Amino acid sequence: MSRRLGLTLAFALATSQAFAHAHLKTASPAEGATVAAPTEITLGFTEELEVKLSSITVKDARGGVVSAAPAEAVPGDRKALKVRLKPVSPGAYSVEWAATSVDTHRVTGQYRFTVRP
Ligand SMILES: [Cu+2]
Repeated sequence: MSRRLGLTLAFALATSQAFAHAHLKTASPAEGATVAAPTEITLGFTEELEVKLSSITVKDARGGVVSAAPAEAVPGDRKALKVRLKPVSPGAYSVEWAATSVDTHRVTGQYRFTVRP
């Protein structure tokens, strides 16, 4: 194989992998859900993640941060991310996430859930 053809194939492979971005697949609590006060948030994505380059921030209705620590890996699941929460009271919460997949592409999103009285 010529060096030029090899480079072309390498580029084609890199380009096809570039479409494997991490999209949100599952969330606990789920988007729009009304739940008893959770102690952590777990998000599942479509691709394996670079945990150190990914984040979850949870805020109350006044914008106060209730996530208690940086997002961390879920043992045994490289496509999931979780974050522990401070004690939360009833009300509306937003989850803002940034997921960097192993191909280094970053996808962000947010959703809301409600803690019932
Ligand atoms: Cu990608």
